Amino acid sequence: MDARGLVRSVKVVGTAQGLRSVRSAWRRRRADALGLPRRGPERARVPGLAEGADPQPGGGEVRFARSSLRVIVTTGGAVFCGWDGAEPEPSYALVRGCPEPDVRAELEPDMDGGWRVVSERVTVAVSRHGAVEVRTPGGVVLRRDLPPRWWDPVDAAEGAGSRWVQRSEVAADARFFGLGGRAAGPRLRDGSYRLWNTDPGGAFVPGDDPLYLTMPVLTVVADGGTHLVFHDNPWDGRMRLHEGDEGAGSGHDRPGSYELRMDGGPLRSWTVVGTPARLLRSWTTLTGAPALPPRWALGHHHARWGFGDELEVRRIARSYRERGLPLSALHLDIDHFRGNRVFTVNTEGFPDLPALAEELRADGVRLVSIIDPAVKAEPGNAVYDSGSACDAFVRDARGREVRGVVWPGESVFPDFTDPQVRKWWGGLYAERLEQGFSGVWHDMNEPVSFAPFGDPSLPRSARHALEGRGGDHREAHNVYGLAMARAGYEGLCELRPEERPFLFSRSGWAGMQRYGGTWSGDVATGWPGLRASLALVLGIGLCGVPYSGPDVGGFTGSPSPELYLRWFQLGAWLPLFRTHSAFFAGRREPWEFGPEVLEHARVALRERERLLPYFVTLAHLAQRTGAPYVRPLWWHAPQDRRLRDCEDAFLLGDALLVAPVLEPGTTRRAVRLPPGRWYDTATGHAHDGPGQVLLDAPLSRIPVLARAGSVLPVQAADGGVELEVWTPAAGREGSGLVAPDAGDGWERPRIERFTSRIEDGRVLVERTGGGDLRYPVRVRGRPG
Ligand code: MIG
Repeated sequence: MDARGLVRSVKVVGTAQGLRSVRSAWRRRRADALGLPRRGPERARVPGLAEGADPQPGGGEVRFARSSLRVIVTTGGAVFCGWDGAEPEPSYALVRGCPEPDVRAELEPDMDGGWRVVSERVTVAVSRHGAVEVRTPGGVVLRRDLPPRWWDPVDAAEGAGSRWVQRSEVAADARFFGLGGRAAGPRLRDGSYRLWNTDPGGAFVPGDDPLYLTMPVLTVVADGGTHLVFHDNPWDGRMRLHEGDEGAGSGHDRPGSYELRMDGGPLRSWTVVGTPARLLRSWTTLTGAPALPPRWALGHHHARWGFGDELEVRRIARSYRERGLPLSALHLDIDHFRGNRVFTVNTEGFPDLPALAEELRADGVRLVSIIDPAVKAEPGNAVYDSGSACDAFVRDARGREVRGVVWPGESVFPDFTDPQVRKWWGGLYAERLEQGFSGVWHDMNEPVSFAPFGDPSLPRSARHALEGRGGDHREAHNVYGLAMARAGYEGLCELRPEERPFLFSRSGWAGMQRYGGTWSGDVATGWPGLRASLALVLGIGLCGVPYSGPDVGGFTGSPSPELYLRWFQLGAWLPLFRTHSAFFAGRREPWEFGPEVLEHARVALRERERLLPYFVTLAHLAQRTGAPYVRPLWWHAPQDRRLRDCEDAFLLGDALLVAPVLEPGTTRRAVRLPPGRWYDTATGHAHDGPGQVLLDAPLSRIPVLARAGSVLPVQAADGGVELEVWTPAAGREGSGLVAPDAGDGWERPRIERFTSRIEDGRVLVERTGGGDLRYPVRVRGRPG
């Protein structure tokens, strides 16, 4: 037994709860001993030699001695590879099934007994041993998947399924990004990354892996080209990454490589090739457009586990207002529930929640509610009763409800992989809307069941509907949060059709952006946690989830005023800007850290408010193109190796470069610049990239640079929108997009485009397509 785990669960959860969780962990172990197919003797297998092929539109099937490989190239240029009969569907990630195959491409014989598919954007070559190469039309090899190896159960009747491993090679200079939310990123260095959504317990630091939100989605950036690969398999697995080595000029390059080892599930992948912007666009086509948050969700949020009662909530809202600090939303954590039961209210602390919500709303502050999936197993608890009546809860292999332990005590878990259960659960959000909440915050959906030893989740043998196919938790675990997000999102759409839902979720999987965003989870307070916050947002953005942010100030303990301020200054430039902390942690209100911090935090809050029209625009662009708001510096220049390795700055849209302070005692910092001219927004000085500059980073601000020529919408002093135009370099044209705010409904505004250039020594701004500018213009930056 893991003593640290026991101490943890007893300490945090309380003794009675701790003992309950010990019992539940033993139950889980026993359930799996009885309910999981035993792994008997296994036989190793490789594909063997190619024996023939059946061309089909977009590719076809190559037959090997002991397997087969299906290749499909879609009209968008995405490549599907499925072994052993795996097809694109069923899949929890794909939004509309398999896209159209590109009928112009088909398998044709290649040299040496292999086969290939040649298409406009990509060539796929299959060797006679079953290695698969993805090449650019110019012939550059972007990746090579070596023939896979399976371990099949000798006695097929036991139904254990096959485990498999596949090694892939990439360029020697390649860098890896993604795999969901990884504290160690954004550049994923050599190591083993597990694919199993996990609550690390307590709080995490950069070395902890895996975390709440894993995804088998990897972006590979190399001189020869950039590609994204998605191994569409939700089972438990591990990815072992090895960056390559260029042999220091010796001519002996070692390619970069990774090995993917899965405990079961289909061996299939999607690969997309192109510029970073194209990768995300293709990813959106495959797995769905990111949900558009309502405008208010782009403002500042404040949360805390343990506000306790409505007096405290009012006090905080009033304090923000009295100090002139913008505030968009307050989040109520599990302590506002009755005994931590989801969809209930502790009426002692919150006697009239709808009235409180209305009062706050009148001051422009929305309420957001936490929602946990676990339901207290207690007859008389309305949610338990209604769920039991429709058989909503996960059962074990013997047909009994699986009981775990979470905040409310002994609990059961809705099976969100059942469409009927999603419908029932979505209906429960009516209660939240009646209480006056404007949005929801999904927590504990890895899912968590407290355990002092072993995996703090459901038994792997637990049964799930899996959309009617039937299966167990080994397959359902990683998509549990995704399916819960779907239930909540669809419920809210139905209950309040005139408004877009606001939802963000701790766990999830490929495709979760369709329903909402995510956040860092319980990041440990400390400078390493600050760094991890940025890594998570960048990494998850490259996996298609553009809206996220950390717990500003960290989840645990009490940050020093300096650390708090630096976190706040970073958070102000991230999509979800939320202060939050644990029950047992210190305060996170900006006025709690002395007058100097308050003044600097006020500047950050005001700047965030001024930039809201730009954030609204980035949200619309993310929905239409998949491009995350927050992008790595190499976004427009993936061939620049120094940008690839830069982990301490980011682009916010096309116009801004943000260089947060991630180390204590900083007053100046080096900032790496992508190509082009950049203005320090504080001084107006121009700097020409590519290169590195040293910029002032006093406590009062972090360096932010604007790209010459960019046009961005900001809030004017009168509350309207104006265009901020950064002087273009002589002879160059700049541009910018504006998505006019169309309210919180479903109206799709027309995106407007503006260009800038210098004419007769003056900055000229024009609307593309002609006509009136319709916005006042403010020119900034000194002409170089
Ligand atoms: O086990 O609801 O990540 O944001 O405050 C802790 C209490 C449960 C974890 C979330 C955190 C939230 C806390 N929750």
